[in-house]
Amino acid sequence: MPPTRLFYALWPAPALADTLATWATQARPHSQGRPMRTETLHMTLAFLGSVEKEIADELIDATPYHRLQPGTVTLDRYGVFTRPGILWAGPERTPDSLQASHDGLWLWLSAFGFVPPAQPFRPHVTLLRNIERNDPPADAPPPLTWHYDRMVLVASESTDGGSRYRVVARSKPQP
Ligand code: 2AM
Repeated sequence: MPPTRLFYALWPAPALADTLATWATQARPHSQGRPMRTETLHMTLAFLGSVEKEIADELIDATPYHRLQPGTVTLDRYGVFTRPGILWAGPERTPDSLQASHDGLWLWLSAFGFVPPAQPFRPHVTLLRNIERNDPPADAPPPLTWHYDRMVLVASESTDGGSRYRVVARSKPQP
């Protein structure tokens, strides 16, 4: 089995994903680019890259037992990462609880040999890829409140039609 490309993410409930898709639609005349499919919208907490099958299996088994610290994040702005050329939705300021969820996850992942990234956590939901402008639209839609209590482990598979995401494990929500 080849290594699997894995990442941990918060996955929005369908209603929230639908609203996020309208953010993409609203930004498109300004930014151009290719919208993410609604069912693929997510916020990455930890990108692991290619993982050997043995470790991937360990993560799949262990993920239900990682208690993600629950919290709330308010998406209230558009932003741009110019190098990959994406437009995203994200919080103006990273909530302490979300930062703690991220840090706690990476601490847990260190037991599997993963090393946290050197760059600071920039929480975002990618809405458009291959954008044609370096500035985000000036005005975002009304803020979106996202309550989360679990994370998912996702395998990213390359297909002829682009990346396909497959949820391979879920943490258990806090009681
Ligand atoms: P992006 O949306 O900002 O591109 C699957 O590719 C997920 O992992 C996406 O959310 C993607 O973020 C993220 N991702 C891909 N490569 C990454 C990297 N080198 N560092 C951090 N996140 C990455």
